[in-house]
Amino acid sequence: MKEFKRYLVTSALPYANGPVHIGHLAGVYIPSDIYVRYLRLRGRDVVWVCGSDEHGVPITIKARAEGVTPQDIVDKYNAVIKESFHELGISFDIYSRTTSPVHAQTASAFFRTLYDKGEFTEQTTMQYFDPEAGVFLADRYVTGTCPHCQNERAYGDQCEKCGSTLNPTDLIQPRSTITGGAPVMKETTHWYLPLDRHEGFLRDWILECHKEWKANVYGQCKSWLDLGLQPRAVSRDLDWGIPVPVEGAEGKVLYVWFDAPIGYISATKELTPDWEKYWKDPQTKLVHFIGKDNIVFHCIVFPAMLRAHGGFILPENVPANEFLNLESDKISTSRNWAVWLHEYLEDFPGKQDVLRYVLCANAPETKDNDFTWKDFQARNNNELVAVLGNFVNRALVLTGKYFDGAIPAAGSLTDQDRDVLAELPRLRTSLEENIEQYRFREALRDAMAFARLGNKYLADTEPWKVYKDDPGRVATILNVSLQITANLAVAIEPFMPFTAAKLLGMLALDKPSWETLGSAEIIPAGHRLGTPELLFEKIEDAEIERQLQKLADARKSNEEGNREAAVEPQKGSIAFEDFGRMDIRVATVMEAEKIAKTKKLLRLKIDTGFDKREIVSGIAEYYTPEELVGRQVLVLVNLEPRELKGVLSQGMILMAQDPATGRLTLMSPASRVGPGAVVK
Ligand code: B3M
Ligand code: ZN
Repeated sequence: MKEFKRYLVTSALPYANGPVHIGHLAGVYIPSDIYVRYLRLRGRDVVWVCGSDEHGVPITIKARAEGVTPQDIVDKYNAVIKESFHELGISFDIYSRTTSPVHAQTASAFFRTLYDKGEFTEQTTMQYFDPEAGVFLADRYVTGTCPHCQNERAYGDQCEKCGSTLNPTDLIQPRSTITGGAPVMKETTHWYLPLDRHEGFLRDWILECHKEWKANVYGQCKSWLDLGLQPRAVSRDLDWGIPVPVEGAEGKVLYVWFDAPIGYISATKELTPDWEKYWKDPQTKLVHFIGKDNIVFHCIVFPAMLRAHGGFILPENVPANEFLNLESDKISTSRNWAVWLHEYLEDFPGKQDVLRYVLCANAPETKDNDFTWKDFQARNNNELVAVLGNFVNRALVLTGKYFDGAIPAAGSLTDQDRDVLAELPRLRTSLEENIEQYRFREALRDAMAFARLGNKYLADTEPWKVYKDDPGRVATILNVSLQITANLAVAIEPFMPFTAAKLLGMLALDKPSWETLGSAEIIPAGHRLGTPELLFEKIEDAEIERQLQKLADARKSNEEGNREAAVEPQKGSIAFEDFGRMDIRVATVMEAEKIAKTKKLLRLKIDTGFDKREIVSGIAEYYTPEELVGRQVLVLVNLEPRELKGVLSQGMILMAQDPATGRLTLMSPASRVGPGAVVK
């Protein structure tokens, strides 16, 4: 195995468009925190970087929806995320942001280097453009019907219902999410990273040299490579992001997935002037912690970027996890089906380690897994309270009772004692191997095995029964038990740092070095212990019910939301004559103006082909007067005239109302016809 001098660990940069939930934690941040805490304990030279991913279209969409700026959105969520990570004990060396000046400079220079080296190609393609808003529409800004499952709210990049990856042009009846109008095709030029040029290298590097990668990661890479790599656009037409540093590229920014991974480099630069040795020296081990949806970017695209640039090391491993479900249902931000970290911290104060424990014990390391509140409660009550807490408590309380809180010297050891103590170094080895191989669930099981071992030892030796006849034997039993407790305090630190600190306080020990792990002599005889406290408390049914109720409420309000979007049922049938009595015509809008002191009303002058007349229409929220003039619309012309705001409205303009948004859109003939054309 290759020896490394130092480590550079990165964790996926969370999008700053919402808070962090348990899926993110189980997939990325808890495993990486365990890994890094372990490396630090072992005295390795390690740097761990993370930060908010603050560019990209979803942030601009959210800003638009909330009527604020993208900067407001990222400022808000960056603060929420950073604070909640900190409270959970996630110990990044730096938590930066991709809106930082250092990042803008770094990403810009990176792009420029590739550009100057001829590592990009340029392509001019047709892309959807919203003529009303005057902007090109990023994939996420186009919605329409999915060609595969007919979901009417698929996005231009993906259908969230059937999961298929889409191009905006695949959508049936595309609509702009900005104005609701139909987009048009318009030419635009972008820079592309020709991944096909790197395919041979990537095949060799991943498929031949990194067979040790996790099966899910290796498998996903292999299927991408087997499909053949295509050039990928690295710029976008957008007004939020890092400007493309090329002459004549106004209005274009770096694609968020181009700048985000460079954020790892920027964050390291911000952390230390010594950043280059972490990124450029082949004796650095670079490890990316991510979720499975980010595999292609970290295993294929970013390595291709780094290689095209030159001078950078490539990741040694990318231990991506699968997904965590919640109560058997996919976690979803938009459906509010999640346990949010900041809410957990409020609802369960002081119980950070319970969440850390449960999410690690149940981490989706090799397959998708399920988080349930019942399992959370059971693991707390049956494992943390009944095993870990109980063992520590008995060892400390008995020492207080029989030896006045000073650790007794051990007498001669029995075979039973020796067997138990022989387990300690064995557990250490197993724990270390598991962490180094990114098997954190197994590693946690090893750490807990110290407590199980101690618990069983006390149950087998029953010092409370022996004391009367043989206090000397009890001295030995408690010495052994307290050595196990000290081992436990060291072993659980990467997983449950708050509990480890509390336990060390109870033992009145300074943090022992990792190298003492496995030893039967961590605490010297005569050492005076601190005061025992309970490490964990039982979680009652009522607390779990509250959380389940919260989820049930989320589900209900979500279903109600969906019902609002439901399509109106068909009305009762009518006779053909009834339909024939309606005189619907194509008319042309000649003039349009807002009606003063109203929000919704426009006064339109239309040409019906046989007369000119005025109509009051409630569309001012969706169309400006200028947009309407010259447009052909459908009008019910024989509707009884009605006075509205002092104007005699003679007829009604026909419009369709979107069932999801309530937005009104005009009806026009598919091709231009003479005014007065009858609709039948
Ligand atoms: N922001 C995507 C995600 O949260 C993303 C990761 C960037 S890592 C460079 O899934
Ligand atoms: Zn679909």
